[in-house]
Amino acid sequence: MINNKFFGRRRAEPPRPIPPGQYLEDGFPVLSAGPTPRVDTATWEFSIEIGGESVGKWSWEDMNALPQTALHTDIHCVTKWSKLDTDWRGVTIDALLEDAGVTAPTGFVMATCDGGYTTNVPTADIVDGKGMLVHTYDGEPLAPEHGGPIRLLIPHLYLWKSAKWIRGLKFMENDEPGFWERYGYHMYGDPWREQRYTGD
Ligand SMILES: Nc1nc2c(c(=O)[nH]1)N[C@H]1C(S)=C(S)[C@@H](COP(=O)(O)O)O[C@H]1N2
Ligand SMILES: [Mo]
Repeated sequence: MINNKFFGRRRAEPPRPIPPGQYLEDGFPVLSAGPTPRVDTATWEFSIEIGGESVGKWSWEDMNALPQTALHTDIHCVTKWSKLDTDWRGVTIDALLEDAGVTAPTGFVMATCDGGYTTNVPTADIVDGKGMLVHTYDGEPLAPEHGGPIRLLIPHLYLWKSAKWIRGLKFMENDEPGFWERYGYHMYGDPWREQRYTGD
């Protein structure tokens, strides 16, 4: 007998290669380590620190007055779903650094968030258009559960690096683990090399 339930559940064929071990997801799952924080854009502030010193602060109005960039990309979650053709809008890290009048330092950066989540990436992975703060998803304001009003987006790394409810970037000389990295997630997290956990 043919088990139709089994065949009905077969994963869709991707129209182009997706990273190893991933499957296609049509929806947009929510993955948060804690409750969704309430973020008030009237008092919200974004800050950049380099080596412990503040080099720039932006209000919500300041952020929206910066050059805005659209991005069409695929995203990949370590829990094995990939979502193709997502559309975002926001401010590149390059635009923020330029507005602050600083050049990107060498080394690493820690993203900090409302709620206390953190995640680390090499500076090279958020400059040259590779990382941005996004406030718009699919033409609509980013939903609170997905990190609204604004989150980091680094689409070439697993999605845990894309900090939701982001409040700041701390540039540092040496790499340090963020929230999930301390629990054994990979320090870099390249989905194409399946860098899910420490040692991958
Ligand atoms: N501030 C914050 N950012 C976060 C998280 C979180 O718990 N808090 N979870 C991360 C993880 S593990 C994933 S997979 C993605 C999920 O994003 P989504 O909920 O929009 O799918 O957000 C990342 N950014
Ligand atoms: Mo995740």
